[in-house]
Amino acid sequence: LSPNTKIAGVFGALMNRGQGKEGVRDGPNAIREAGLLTLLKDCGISFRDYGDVEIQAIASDDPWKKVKYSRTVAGGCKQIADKVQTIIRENGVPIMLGGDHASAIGSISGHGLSQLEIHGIKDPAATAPLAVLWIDAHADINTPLTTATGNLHGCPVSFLLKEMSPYIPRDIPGFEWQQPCLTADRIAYIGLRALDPDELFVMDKLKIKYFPMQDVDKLGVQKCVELALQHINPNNDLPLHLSFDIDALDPSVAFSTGTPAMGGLTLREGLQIVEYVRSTGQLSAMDLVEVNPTLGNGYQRAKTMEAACAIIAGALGKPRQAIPYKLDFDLPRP
Ligand code: 5AB
Ligand code: MN
Ligand code: MN
Ligand code: MN
Repeated sequence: LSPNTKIAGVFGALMNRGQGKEGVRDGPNAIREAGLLTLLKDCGISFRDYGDVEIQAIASDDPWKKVKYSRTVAGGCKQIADKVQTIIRENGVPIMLGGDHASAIGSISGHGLSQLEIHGIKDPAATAPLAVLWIDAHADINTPLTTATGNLHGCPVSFLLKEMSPYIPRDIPGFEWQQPCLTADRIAYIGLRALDPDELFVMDKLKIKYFPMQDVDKLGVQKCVELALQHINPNNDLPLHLSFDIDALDPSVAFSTGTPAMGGLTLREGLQIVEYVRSTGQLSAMDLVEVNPTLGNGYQRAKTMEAACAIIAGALGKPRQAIPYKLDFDLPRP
């Protein structure tokens, strides 16, 4: 299937219980209001807006040990997984607007299940033919037993990796439906600069490929993305899931996010990453998460939304120099 026969299936994931700042639920609509769909249209990128996945708040959702709102988050992720599967069945490339990054448990599980379905693999516990590129200041690989904050947006990767399943308690309320779908050699990170020590231990132990900010500085972002993709997708034959946390970008560009970290990617570096991903022809689903329009002043909010729109449009083929002109265009003559 050529990626060009597919259309982007945009949807909002109104997930805000994976961390403490409720306004992240308004992210998807703020990105739409900033003109995402008009931008895609002007670029000739075909899309369909699948609306929002509302997260059902569960009334008595008491913590499991430190972990907060596990039932609400897990239930929301199940709905997100279903949405992603629907979009892929309709030959779409799901573009999830978030919402906090716990939502990626849903989008990546759904993507994995879709790949199993496409390949006629009946065992839902099989490893999905899928590669994941995770762009973030953080590694999001805490476990329910190592998380210091109890926030599930810091844990999605540990839920998704087969190798981590011995460390994930099976009795966290709500997660009964969820199974890991990836192996550690199928995920790579770019942009890291704020890991917890336990996370670094896990990544080194599992030999996960990662390019922290110092590598971006030393090698340049182009080389980082090349090496990352070479590692997770050596034959460029696996569908790619791009999970882009807006906090990977420097707070001077993307301030309106719940856990900003100094010293991040420039917008140009972010665009370089997504344009490279686009050029592989393998982009099969994308998350753009952690956008919180209730944080920052009006200027910071506008910049963050503009950056979010640019990153999504870049991943879907928008060239940087201008929106494309029509083939039948001609200059007006006096
Ligand atoms: B984000 C922290 N490691 O576990 C934790 O924004 C932060 O999705 C997680 O990358 C940040 O709470 C999660 C301290
Ligand atoms: Mn982050
Ligand atoms: Mn994240
Ligand atoms: Mn964050």
